[in-house]
Amino acid sequence: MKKSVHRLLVAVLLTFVISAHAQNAADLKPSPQQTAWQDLEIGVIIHFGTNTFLDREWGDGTADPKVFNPSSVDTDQWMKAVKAAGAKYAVLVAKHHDGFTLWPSEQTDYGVKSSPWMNGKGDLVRMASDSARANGLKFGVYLSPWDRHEPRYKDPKAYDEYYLKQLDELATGYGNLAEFWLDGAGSVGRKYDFDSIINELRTYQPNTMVFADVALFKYADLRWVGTESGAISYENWNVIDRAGYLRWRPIEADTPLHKLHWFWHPNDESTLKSVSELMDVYNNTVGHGGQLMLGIAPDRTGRLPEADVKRLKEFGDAVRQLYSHNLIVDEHAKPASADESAALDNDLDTFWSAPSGSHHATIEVTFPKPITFDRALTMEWLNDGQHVQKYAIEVYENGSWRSIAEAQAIGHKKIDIFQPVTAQRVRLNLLSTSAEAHIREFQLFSNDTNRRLY
Ligand code: FUL
Repeated sequence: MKKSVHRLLVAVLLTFVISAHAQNAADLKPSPQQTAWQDLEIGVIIHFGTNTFLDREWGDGTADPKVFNPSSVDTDQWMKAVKAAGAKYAVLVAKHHDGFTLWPSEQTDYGVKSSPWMNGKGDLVRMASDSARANGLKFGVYLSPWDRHEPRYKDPKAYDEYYLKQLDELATGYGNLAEFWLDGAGSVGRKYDFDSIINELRTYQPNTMVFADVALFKYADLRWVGTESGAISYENWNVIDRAGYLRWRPIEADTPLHKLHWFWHPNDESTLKSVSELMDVYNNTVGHGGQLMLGIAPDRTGRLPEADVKRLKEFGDAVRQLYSHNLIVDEHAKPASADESAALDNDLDTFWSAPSGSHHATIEVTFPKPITFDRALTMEWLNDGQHVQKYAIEVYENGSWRSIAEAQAIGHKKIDIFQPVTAQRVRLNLLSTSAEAHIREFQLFSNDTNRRLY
């Protein structure tokens, strides 16, 4: 074979191999479990254990199990407060870094079964999961890989087996788990066999969303935002290349209700976040297309402090009040075309699609009279992928359109906040989309001074 023909053949073959493996971000789609999880928007993570009784954040694994002795555990009170906050699910820290198990694990004595609480017969995972479901919430667990108590931790193989057996107990004994939280803290440089561990978890719990940093597990369903500040910096794309391959990896932002404290501490009222701080957290997490995971912590009685319960409700009320009065619906705006109304109806089960194959489109509304608003909420229907790559919110003024907000990504939900503006015609201008856009909702709201809500 001539050299040039040979080269040509090799080049053709290489192109074929490369294109067969090339991943294109715009083509990647979420799993149905991921879109269902993204719809939950807010979850809570609950920290309770020996640390609660010792005024600590990180136990070193030497605490006597006898210190765990709450007087009146009330998981129903926790879950009612969680619901009032607008959260849709609760993740219980079943074992934190100190290794103390909140369920009677057969793999260790270091846990509730060696505590005086309920004479060692209690099971907090059972109580919390039952109460969560009784209150209409989904349930998930956190099982710390880093274990500062378990002697087998020094032997990676033996510890992986130990961890797997504990996970089996949680995965088979407590119903469907909405999320499994894999915390990387304390594990830098340590290799666990999460390929096998998660493989087994998926056998029993195929729909559980695994939250993990890539250093721990490459194939996680959800990714960590990278800080505990309660904000997702923009632009937030769902498809991210980590560890050399692209995957739909929606983001989760965990932040505690009390500044810097995941566990309860005495005299800690001053760290409780204000409603306005929590609203900023909401706007910068859920409003940036991600999941908010708010940390809450029962006190030594086993109940959430009343001030926390009150704050959770105030937060839930503030979100509901601010984002329930959609001016497009309530002020009877008219869409430019009838099919656009599917994105203008407050109904998350309907969506509007731009013409097939298009890369640009608008959704436009006209109000009977000028209205004043200071924020827009836009949602993409993501089942077919994240398509919007540049958009603007525009108002019609003196014969032309003026942009009042401009960004790249929309994703699950995008809240744009701007100076109050008064206009009669408003549009969502999808300036560039990788494929035809699908918009679930385009909504307008006002938090103006007359009815300032927080
Ligand atoms: C971190 C842990 O070290 C904290 O104690 C807490 O559990 C938080 C949710 O994750 O990595």
